[in-house]
Amino acid sequence: MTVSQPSAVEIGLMSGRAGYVLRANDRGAFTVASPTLYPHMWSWDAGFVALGIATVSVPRALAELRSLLSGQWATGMIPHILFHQPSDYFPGPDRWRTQVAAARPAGVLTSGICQPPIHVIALSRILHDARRRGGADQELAEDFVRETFDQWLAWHSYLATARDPYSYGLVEIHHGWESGMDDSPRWDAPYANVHPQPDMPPFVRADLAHVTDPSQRPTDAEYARYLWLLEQKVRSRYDDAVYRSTGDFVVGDVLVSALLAAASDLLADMGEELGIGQGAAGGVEQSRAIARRFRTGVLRSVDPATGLARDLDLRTGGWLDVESAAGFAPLLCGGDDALTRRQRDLLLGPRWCGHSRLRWPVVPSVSPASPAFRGEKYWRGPQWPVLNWLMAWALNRSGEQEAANQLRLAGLSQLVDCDFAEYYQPMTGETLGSRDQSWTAAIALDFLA
Ligand code: 2M8
Repeated sequence: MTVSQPSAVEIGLMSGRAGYVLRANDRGAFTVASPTLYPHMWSWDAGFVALGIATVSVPRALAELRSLLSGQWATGMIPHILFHQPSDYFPGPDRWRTQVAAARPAGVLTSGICQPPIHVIALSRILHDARRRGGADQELAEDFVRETFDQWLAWHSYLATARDPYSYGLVEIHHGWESGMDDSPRWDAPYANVHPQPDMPPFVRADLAHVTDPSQRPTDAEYARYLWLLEQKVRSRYDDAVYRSTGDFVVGDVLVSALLAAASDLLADMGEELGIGQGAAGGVEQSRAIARRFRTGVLRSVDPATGLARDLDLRTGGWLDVESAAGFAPLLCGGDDALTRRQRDLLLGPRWCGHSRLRWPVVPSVSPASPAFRGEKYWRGPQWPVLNWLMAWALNRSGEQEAANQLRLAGLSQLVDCDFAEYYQPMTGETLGSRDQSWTAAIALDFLA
């Protein structure tokens, strides 16, 4: 299916409305992920939000990243939620009880787990934009990189050490929420071994009050497992080694690993360009080493039969064979040109974006040809505009401009209604989940820039 460029009027409306959404979701020092369902700052959302804002204001984009860094833990971890303000979001700070953790930051309440390391990818894009503009924007962005380089390095080093203690080259996640793809069928097998115990405090969900159709969200049984893992993190006092030996869910995540590899290379590039972190033991060399290790880990996970990367259940030692978009992790980190071409063809082919029943040829979260596919259900099949953006970014970086542009145009056509939904039904194009989702508006701005 070929998709044409939206008209000039559609483009004008879309960029105006996307800017409006981001302004409306701006709370001064940070941007909420969405107005009602997610009234806080989420880690990987903030990365996408920053790169979208940068198309309008580099200083405000950098402020977003600075605000995120204010929540960094002493371990280097960037937490998945920063609770800058009170709200009815559940689980909130009372449930996370991060006061049990010595490494928590002062001055801001946070959750106690993390999310995919998209931030340096966003920062490098912001720097690139700022340099194109020159003047004060360039100076600000370069100063920001100099000032925060060590914090990004600490974040990546945390993932490379505390979350890969045996140097497998796969980042270990302790909760499905850490993948960003909460209820993905990627996690069905490991979650089958998560057993909430009767001593878990009772809970009442708040998310269902903010969506039109609760069946588009995870089930109560899934939420009980999410809350049980949270409880296990609290009981381990957020010590990763303690959790590893006591927690129910420990999985090597290929997508997080590929993003870590890609982001580490970009951090090293920025260090070299600005003369930061030089020398044999400097940040640049450390970043290159992280990139090499995780790229190797991702490539090793590829199933030769399908050409897709696989997560590894570190509790059972078994590969997780699910046709989810995370299987395209090697596109993000590169390292094998033949595999990149194979994955490009697979992604644009009939099991994925070229599937005959898709409304738009946009990356679905799960292959519509897979038995696990569910068109309305959260991360079990719907199209997530940010995921499509990531794949377009990866293709572009691999020199696959034509394929990247196909995803960009398809992604823009999907957003022409200006709802900026959280996710979309792939066959009907129906908008699902939250409306006015910040990261959706942000990637629209980036695609239009
Ligand atoms: C969703 O996750 C949160 C928990 O972190 C939730 O369902 O309450 C996911 O889509 C996640 O990837 C995203 O960062 C977050 C905010 O948009 O919402």
